[in-house]
Amino acid sequence: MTITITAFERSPDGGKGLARDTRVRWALEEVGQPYEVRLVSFAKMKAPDHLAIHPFGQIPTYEEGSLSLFETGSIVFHLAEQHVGLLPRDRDARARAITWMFAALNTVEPPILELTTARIFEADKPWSEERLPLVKDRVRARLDMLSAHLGAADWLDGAFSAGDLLMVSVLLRLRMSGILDEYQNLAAYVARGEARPAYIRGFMAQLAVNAPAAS
Ligand code: GTB
Repeated sequence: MTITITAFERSPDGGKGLARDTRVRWALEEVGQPYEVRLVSFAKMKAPDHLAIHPFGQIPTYEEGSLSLFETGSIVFHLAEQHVGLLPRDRDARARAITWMFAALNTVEPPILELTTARIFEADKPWSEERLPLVKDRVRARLDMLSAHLGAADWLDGAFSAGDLLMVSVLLRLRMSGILDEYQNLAAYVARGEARPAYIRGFMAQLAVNAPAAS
């Protein structure tokens, strides 16, 4: 059955892989599923056709036959459940990998999103300079503990899993701030994720949309 995802017609990051379709593309590549992409403009995202599959008018979405999904966590989890490669078979290891998926999205991603908001959307506010260090420290509080947990391991819990896929995707967004480089093992962890052939294929596919090679 054909899988179709949605992505920005023109991503605001110009194809740096920061928009959330990249993590879905990466998961699809990890499990070896071909997919099609429907590109949507900001206006189209808020139109009834798109709202019918994404109630909040965002990307990415996932369609496969009669099934349509939104939320990257749910999409990655669906793929991990349906195909081999993103979740261990062992019951306990599987539950732990799923726990890391939730940790990435519920515990680590929120302060990172807050930092993006503070750096980009609130930079012109009179209180921005005073607030930014507080927001950065909230990110560091999470990274201190994540870094301590990861230690010298390659992945969060044994073999690479959907938990790592989401955690790396979330941490990637910190690169511009310089904070990721304060944590040598986390920077190396992210680089390991980015070096996976499946990540590279997903990244290149979104780049091809946003920064087409000059002909
Ligand atoms: N929780 C949802 C999920 O995980 O699927 C969040 C989805 C989401 O925020 N989608 C964003 C969106 O559709 C795109 S990724 N925004 C449009 C809107 O809400 O109207 C967020 C994003 C956008 C741009 C950059 N960038 O340019 O760097 C990075 C990330």
